[in-house]
Amino acid sequence: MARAIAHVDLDYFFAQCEELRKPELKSKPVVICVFSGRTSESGAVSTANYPAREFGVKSGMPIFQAKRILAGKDAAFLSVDKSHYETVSERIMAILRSNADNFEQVGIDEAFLDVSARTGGDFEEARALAIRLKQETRDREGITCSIGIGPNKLLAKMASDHEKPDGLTVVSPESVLDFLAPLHVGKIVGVGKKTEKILSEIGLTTIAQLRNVSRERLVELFGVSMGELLHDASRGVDDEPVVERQEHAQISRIVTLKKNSRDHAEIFPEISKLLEDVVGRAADEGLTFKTVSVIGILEDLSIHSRSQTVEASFSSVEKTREICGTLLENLIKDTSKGIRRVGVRISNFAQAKQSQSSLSEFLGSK
Ligand code: DCP
Ligand code: CA
Ligand code: CA
Repeated sequence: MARAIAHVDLDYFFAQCEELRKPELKSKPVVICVFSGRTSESGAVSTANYPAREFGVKSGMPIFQAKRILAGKDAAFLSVDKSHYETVSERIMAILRSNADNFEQVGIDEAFLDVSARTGGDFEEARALAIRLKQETRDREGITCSIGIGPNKLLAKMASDHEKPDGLTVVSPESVLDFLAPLHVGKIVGVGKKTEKILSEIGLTTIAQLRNVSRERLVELFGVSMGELLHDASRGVDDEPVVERQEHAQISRIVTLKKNSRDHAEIFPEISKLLEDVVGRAADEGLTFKTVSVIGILEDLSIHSRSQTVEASFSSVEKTREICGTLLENLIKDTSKGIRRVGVRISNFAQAKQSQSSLSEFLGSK
């Protein structure tokens, strides 16, 4: 039986969450910003709604540039509120998960749903399911999304990107080659700017053109993994399964210091705030941990970290603070440049609930 995979991507997600709670924003350009804190203009654009995009505002653009483009346009510049977007995301993911045979969330605003069994591999059934999903997320959470359906994850993802916002694109197994043929090679998932540039230098811009190049030649040009990816993707071949991801492997946070520093007394209060937050997030999920790391990004943008792992997992803020104090000391001692950003990471989790779930497994009640 053919697989039927859906990829759901929420539209201009952070900005849409803000429009939802402040409806007066809806008609204006809205820019969500990650302020780095140095001046009111330093930092980067996280995302923007469509009215702002029409003027050319994009994710990753410096905030001052977006402000310049939108001067006099009655635009709103808001600071990211990640925990709010996570709450909205969790509720939507729960709706999606309950409509899939297998579910894989990738990032805060997208997920793959394997719907092969529940649709019997029928793409018209899958289309009907996608229409219901779009309706349900809009009615219950007020959020629009774009959905792609395809015979594998690659096609599903490329299809969801095909018609945004509020799109639905169904690529049946019979239409795979025709769907791909006119698309730009840069649309292939996993092809970055560098690969795209080399491809265009040898005159390959569409996937149809790419299909004419042999596997051997692509491997010669790009190495085994990228070469085979290009070869297979140009033919719509992908057999990656949809699998639920492991919950957190780590929890971390990072901030930019007001000014570069190597002064423990000056940096430590920032670290202290970060660690309270990450330890709090672990506690919310009933997690204890064994490894604590302090990360420093220096003024030359090099990244350094120091970690400590203890025997028995713990969850105390005090103990984390003590470890971070020492790690920061070591980091300062072992490096010579000013520190620009600092972060705290905890990892190596144990589930505080573990004994419970093995008991329910034992009783067969899972
Ligand atoms: N994001 C970010 N910085 C980036 C890219 C994205 O902070 N460089 C955040 C903000 C986005 C969210 O991740 O809202 C999801 O990223 P998407 O790439 O899916 O972008 P959007 O959802 O904003 O827009 P689209 O409607 O094009 O999917
Ligand atoms: Ca999105
Ligand atoms: Ca996305």
